[in-house]
Amino acid sequence: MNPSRCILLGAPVQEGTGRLGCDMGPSAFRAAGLAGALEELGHAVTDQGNLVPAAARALCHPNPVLKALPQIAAWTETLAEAAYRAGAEGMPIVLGGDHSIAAGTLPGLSRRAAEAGRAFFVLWLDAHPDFHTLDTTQSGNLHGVPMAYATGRPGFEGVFPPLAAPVDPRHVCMMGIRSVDPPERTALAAAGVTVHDMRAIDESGVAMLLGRFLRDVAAADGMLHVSFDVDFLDPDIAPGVGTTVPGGATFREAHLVMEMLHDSGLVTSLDLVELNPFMDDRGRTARLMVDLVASLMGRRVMDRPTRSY
Ligand code: B3U
Ligand code: MN
Ligand code: MN
Repeated sequence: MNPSRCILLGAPVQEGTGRLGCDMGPSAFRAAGLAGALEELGHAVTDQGNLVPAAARALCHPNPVLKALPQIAAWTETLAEAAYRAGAEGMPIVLGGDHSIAAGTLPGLSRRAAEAGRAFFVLWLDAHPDFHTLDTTQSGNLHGVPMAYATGRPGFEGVFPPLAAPVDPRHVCMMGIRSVDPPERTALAAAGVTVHDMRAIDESGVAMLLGRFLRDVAAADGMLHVSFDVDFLDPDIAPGVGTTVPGGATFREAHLVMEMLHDSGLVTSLDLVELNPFMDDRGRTARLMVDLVASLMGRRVMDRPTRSY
């Protein structure tokens, strides 16, 4: 990967989860030295500070459990515009905030790709597929819906902004998945999303699974967005997260994913989400996330690329 211009955008959103604390995520990434780590690797960094959401307007929906719908809809609009704009200036790195921010970043960046005449691919690193619609969510937490919205599943009309360029679900690869609700499971299969659950990782290893996806992205000359939910990682190494789901990716699996992404040269944007500094152990999760971003951006042990798969 050549030196990049990294655009840091803080998105202190916490209303998409059931608990408080994700709004401190952008600060924790900064305190853990994200900008310095990128600069040390030769990248130029512009930190645009934290975004401020558009004014929320009253919205109603028949599902009574939905939480903070007006606030998340307002953030979605703001983030889509900010990500779209930053995509023209360099490599957007969006510091969440909970995963509802992807309801803004994915549409903004896929619109940018569509205007450039490029295919848009998403690597979704997460314990959860976040593939609920506003009608199927039972928790009402809107960090559980961004992928369904961005891929154009019905039921968001008149609530979230219209999509300029829905993400093709067949261009989405999910890894680390280990908590799926029944309506999500059916919808993922119907939509043709590639889902590598933890069993697939145990059986085949991250290198083979990711290598296959990266070959597809390269063959289509696609732009690749990585949406990295902290709960992709095992909670033993990354306790600073709201939802801890046992059995996640190990330290080495996560770094290998990042190193392969770097070597592919395909990544054009990144979300870092669900970091909850209130749950963290003296900044340990924030520092691990910064180290993983450094691997994605070119830090390596020896001066050789990983082998191809
Ligand atoms: N699928 C569940 C749980 C969940 C989704 N994302 C997170 N948790 N972090 C839900 O509430 O939609
Ligand atoms: Mn998520
Ligand atoms: Mn998750």
